Amino acid sequence: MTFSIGATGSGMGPGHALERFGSDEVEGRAFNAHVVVRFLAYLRPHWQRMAAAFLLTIIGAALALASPYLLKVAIDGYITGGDAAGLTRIALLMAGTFVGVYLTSAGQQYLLAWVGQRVLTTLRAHLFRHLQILPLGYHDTHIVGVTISRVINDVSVINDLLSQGLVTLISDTLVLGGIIVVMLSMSPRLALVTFSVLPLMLLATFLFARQARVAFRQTRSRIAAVVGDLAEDISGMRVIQAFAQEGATQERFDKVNRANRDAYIAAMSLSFVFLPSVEFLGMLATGVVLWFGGLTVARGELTLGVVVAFLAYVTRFFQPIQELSQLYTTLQAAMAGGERVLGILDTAPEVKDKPAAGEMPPIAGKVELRHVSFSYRGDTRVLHDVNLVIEPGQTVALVGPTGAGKTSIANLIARFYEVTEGAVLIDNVDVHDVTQRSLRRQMGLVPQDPFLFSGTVADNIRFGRPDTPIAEVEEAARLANSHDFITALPDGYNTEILEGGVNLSIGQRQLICIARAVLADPRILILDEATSSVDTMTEALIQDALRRLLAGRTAIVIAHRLSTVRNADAICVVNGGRIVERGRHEELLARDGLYRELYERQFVDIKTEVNN
Ligand code: M5T
Ligand code: MG
Repeated sequence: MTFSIGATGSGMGPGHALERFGSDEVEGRAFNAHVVVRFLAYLRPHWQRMAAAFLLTIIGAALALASPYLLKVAIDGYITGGDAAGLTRIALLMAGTFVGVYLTSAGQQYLLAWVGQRVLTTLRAHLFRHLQILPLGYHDTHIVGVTISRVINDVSVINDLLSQGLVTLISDTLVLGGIIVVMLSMSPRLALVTFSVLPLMLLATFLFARQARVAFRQTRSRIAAVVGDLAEDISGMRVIQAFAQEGATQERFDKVNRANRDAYIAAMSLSFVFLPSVEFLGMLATGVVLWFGGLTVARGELTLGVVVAFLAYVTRFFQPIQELSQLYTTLQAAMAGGERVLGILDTAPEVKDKPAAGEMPPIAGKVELRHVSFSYRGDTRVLHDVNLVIEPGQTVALVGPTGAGKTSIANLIARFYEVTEGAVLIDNVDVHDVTQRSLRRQMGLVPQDPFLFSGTVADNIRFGRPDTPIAEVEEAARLANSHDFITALPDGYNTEILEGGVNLSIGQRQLICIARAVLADPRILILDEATSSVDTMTEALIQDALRRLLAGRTAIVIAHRLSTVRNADAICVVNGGRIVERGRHEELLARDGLYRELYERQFVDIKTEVNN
């Protein structure tokens, strides 16, 4: 039941927006006990408060049942008899029950909100924790906005059901049962006549429930589509504006937005047709009681008080029925949402530590790929039988045309994905046999797309070790040659980085990422150079920083700069998922193969710059 675009295609353009973001299954079971049991567990820690809420509910229900009965006592016992003192007592008692209803309802609402918000927070925390251990492969195939909608919207309908829903169910069932019993005991005949509208009620409820299931499931997937589209468009706004595609994007958003509106209106109209019909049946029943009861009173077979009490009970009788049917719609939304949320929670972290996985001992730095083959989503292979041995302290450069598989090799060494065949070994230990944490703590990564979090520059540098004192942060920045440009920023190390680092240049972002890696002081460093060209000054700064950073570490550098390549102990030329050439710069140049070709085409401009 997880939502995946894998199966639904990925066409762009307005026509496909719904399929891309919202093509969820709308059929599903009306009641899935498994879903309910799983989420009920979230109420367990709050059972005392829930029990208190239930108690208040029961008291409230009993008080609500009492007032029509008091009406009957007042009329038959005191009004007709002219007993003023008795009437005062009853009136006070009645006022008392109203105060009681008020207090129990306030207390109950407070407790439910208290529990509900905690359940919501816990559930979101669990989801987030799980999202953090899900492999990158999961995030590659799931649209961010749709996942957000799961964490925000679906979780909240589940909570509606758990906290409000359960209590409504209990209290309404109690009130209904209570009214039936009281009516039957006061006048079985009048009670049975009143209940004659019930078959109509059952029919209406049945018709409604059948439609509601699909309608309320639709609302779940449509809102996910809106958030999904919105999130993608906002992050792609630069491209949208650059290509003047605001119109087409607007059209696409309008489409999901309208689909969401229509789904809600469809679901709501069901309620709008159904709820008044319940009300109508209630009035019908009132008429029946008035007419039949009135005749019975005229014949002297029933007291006036009983009829008045009946009239009061009848109006109360249909309210719980309305609420219960609304609860049914909540149930439908929660079932749909619950299945999706469980879909995330039950997605196994693909890159899972073995139960017996030990800690990676302090790494000396040997890296080995043994007959490694790999595909991202079980489809086309992107790496074929890659073999590579890097001795501790060596720097190996990976070069090759775009899409050759260089980043993929780096991804496997950092164990972001599991190899499809073969093995990755660090210090002759299969990375499979140790925990990811113990491994990654000793590895550093400077990604191809330098990612900065919102927060200060200093916080971004100390990301891997948040409690690092500022002096060490500055020291790392100096080593990474970032200190000078950082101090030139408006607030120096305290400069706030805007989302995605847009207030810094790509070169500056990469310098900060290098400082981050310096601070982490890893034994193995993976550096995926940003392809974007930086000016020669920054280029020199980065090179200088790298020289210091790479010293004494094992380094895998995906290189686009000549100087990095030249200084490497070995160069591997990757092409079509294979290592096709390896050797030192001069050897490879002499060989007149792909490296030479790449060198002449790709590096020749830089070479002239370096030589000048
Ligand atoms: C190699 C595919 C991509 C390409 C092949 C990173 C990544 C790659 N791929 C995925 O399907 N998912 C991913 O997350 O794998 O790609 P690469 O390893 O990124 O190539 P590269 O690093 O050599 O290229 P570049 O452009 O960075 O120099 O077919 O579709
Ligand atoms: Mg790459």
